[in-house]
Amino acid sequence: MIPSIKSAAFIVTLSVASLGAQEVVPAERLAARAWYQDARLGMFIHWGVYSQLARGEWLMQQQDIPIPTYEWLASSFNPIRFDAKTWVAAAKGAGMKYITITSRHHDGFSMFGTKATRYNIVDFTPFHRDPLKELAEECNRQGIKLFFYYSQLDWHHPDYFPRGGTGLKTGRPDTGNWSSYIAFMNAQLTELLTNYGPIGGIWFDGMWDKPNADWDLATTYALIHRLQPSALIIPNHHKAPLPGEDVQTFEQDLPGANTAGFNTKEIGTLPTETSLTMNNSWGFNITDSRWKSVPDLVHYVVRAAGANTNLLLNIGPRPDGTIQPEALSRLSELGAWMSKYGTSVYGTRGGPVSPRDWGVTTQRNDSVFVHVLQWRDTMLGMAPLAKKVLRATMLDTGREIPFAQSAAGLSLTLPQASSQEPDRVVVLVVH
Ligand code: FHN
Repeated sequence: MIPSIKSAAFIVTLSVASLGAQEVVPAERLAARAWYQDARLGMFIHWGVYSQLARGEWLMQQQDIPIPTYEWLASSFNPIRFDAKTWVAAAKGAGMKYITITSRHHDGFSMFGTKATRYNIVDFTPFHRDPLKELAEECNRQGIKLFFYYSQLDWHHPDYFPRGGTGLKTGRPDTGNWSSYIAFMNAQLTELLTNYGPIGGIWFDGMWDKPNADWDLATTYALIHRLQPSALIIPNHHKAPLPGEDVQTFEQDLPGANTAGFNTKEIGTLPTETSLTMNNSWGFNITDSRWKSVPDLVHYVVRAAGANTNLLLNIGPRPDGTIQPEALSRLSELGAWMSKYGTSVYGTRGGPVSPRDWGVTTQRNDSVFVHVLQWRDTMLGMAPLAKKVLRATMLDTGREIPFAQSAAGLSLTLPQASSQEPDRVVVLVVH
């Protein structure tokens, strides 16, 4: 039965990938997408056995570490100083509305209690605790949504076969049953979406290791949407969106850019997100001191919002469960900025003027926020706005500023730029 347009429960959207195929998206998921877009800023957490190696999350592949050796490393993982309260408070203090944490990365080690394999933090380590359970409870307490990163790529599992582009020298026999591997993943996803309360969604990664394999996504996506109808599916497959997906994510780049080298230029109609390292590493890397400055981080948040995109800012906690002071200080300073200027980011959408070198605009109802990021002068000429500007004030002081609007554009007389202020935010009331 074709759903009637009038029935509120179903909204028809056209997914780019399957042109002509109409995807019916339930209202709960659309509401969850709207929540997600309003949230604008989240914390990405790469944490696992690899944190002990303090060289990022790819060392098993980069150094061809054989499985028995890596399993020994896993058996000694004991993050006794892990405290979910501290982590969630750090995210909240930074103005972040959700957390996306690695439940399983490419090394195949599960950072949660799972029945699908003994190779997990509860059964395989002296820690014997489930950090995802503790985080889920704490996120619930502090009103932060929790998402799970889940790697489809696995350098450890015997049934991840035929192999893909990586994990070829870990010592696995050239045998394996692919459909058992798919069943293994679906069993774990069932646990993640059953045992941890309401989950914001699943952030997939690693499909690019076997881009032409049959990942049977339709089954996996249907499973997720059945278990938690408002859980979002966010796939980092570097392709245009596929049916069943809810967010298109880009790595280290805003949508449309491709400095990372693997981001698609095909931008669909889904909400978008950019994941970003705070230094140059996802997993804890003791030698990586290329930390972004707080003004740079503010610019990333604001330029993402101006591009109608969320920012997922990463931390790589240390193997004992603590967070590096360089990350903590940036999170709290970013939080100070968000508590003062957050209204010009949260609950906004990009535009009406598209991103420019001098800055971006964001909008919500009859407010337009002009974010002047790179402009030394006091006079700023902008493209014309469709709506009439009634008033222009500085967000930080509330001070009125002169403006002139014509069909040719809008000019603003700004206060002097200060090196202390990464973003001069002008609030326009429009009608
Ligand atoms: O290989 C992963 C990498 O370790 C990290 O998880 C990033 C995060 O977006 N994604 C993959 C690289 O594309």
